[in-house]
Amino acid sequence: NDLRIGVVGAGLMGADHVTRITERISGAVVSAIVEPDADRASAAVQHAPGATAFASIEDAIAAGAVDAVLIATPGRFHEPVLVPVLKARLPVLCEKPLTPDSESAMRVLELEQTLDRPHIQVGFMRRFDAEYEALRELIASGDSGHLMLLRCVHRNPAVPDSYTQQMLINDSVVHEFDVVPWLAGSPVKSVEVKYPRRNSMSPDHLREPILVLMELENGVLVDVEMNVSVQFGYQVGTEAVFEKGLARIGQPSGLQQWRDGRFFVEDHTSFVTRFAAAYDSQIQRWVDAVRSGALVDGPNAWDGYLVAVACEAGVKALDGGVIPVDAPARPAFYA
Ligand code: ISE
Repeated sequence: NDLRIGVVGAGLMGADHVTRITERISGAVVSAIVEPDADRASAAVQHAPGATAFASIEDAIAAGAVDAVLIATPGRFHEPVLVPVLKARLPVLCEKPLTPDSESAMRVLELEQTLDRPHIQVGFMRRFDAEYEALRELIASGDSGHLMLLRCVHRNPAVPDSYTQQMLINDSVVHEFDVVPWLAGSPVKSVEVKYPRRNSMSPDHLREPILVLMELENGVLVDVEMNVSVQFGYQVGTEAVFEKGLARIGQPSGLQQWRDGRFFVEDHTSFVTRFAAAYDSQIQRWVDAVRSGALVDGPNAWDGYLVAVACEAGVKALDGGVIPVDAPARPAFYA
């Protein structure tokens, strides 16, 4: 039997997931859409044959319409959906961030721990990107000696006016706070933010780009260029510096062209295409895990909580100083 997924939020990511599940994921269908905007809701229903629009996740659950839930609303709306979903004991894939702060993330963890095992997977899709997976293996293998530095770039063409200064951390660097410890096998110990000369193309209320410096427990240093007004495209890349070698991921890899006296390579303009294969793999593996009873195959809610703790330090660091990150030990429930 196909897994019947209720998708909550049919904005950019939610709509993309609806199409993905319908066209590319095996063993699952979209059975319910919860989206307050009527136009978005009907567009999403049209892309998912057999799906019904519901006014709330509670209604979809009460109608017995869903076996699992995918949350793709903005982060501040996650907790009010996670609570009824957990109370109904349904598995859930929650887009990043788990919740906007560590206090609300802890409330979610406490509720989840009343169940028999973790039910929440957090949508940190970079862990499903083939290049990130290869880099993680290289680091773990020690073939190039030990890792010393990670030099990360995270560039968006532009952001909407609703994007705030804190979102540089909570909405964007949130990915590095998850993927860097996963790559390097070591948690974040401290974080600092530096401001280069401002980009005059940034929305007036933003001071960016920013340079985020992280020190990991194992001594690896990480710098992240977080830049959301680059205009030309979408780039997420990393250079790893080892004792006897270098590795790079995230280079432009599209069509190469020679024309009009120029050589160029096509690059992405959005995370939707840059990480399309990673999203596919993330959702397929989650569907397989839910159908097999494992429920989670990837970052769980504890990982989401650790990221929330790191983001809080990152937000403080926007005002200056080196801010320590104090992460408690992982409970056995989330081992
Ligand atoms: C967006 O919400 C994402 O999650 C993207 O991966 C990130 O690159 C972007 O900066 C965020 O705004």
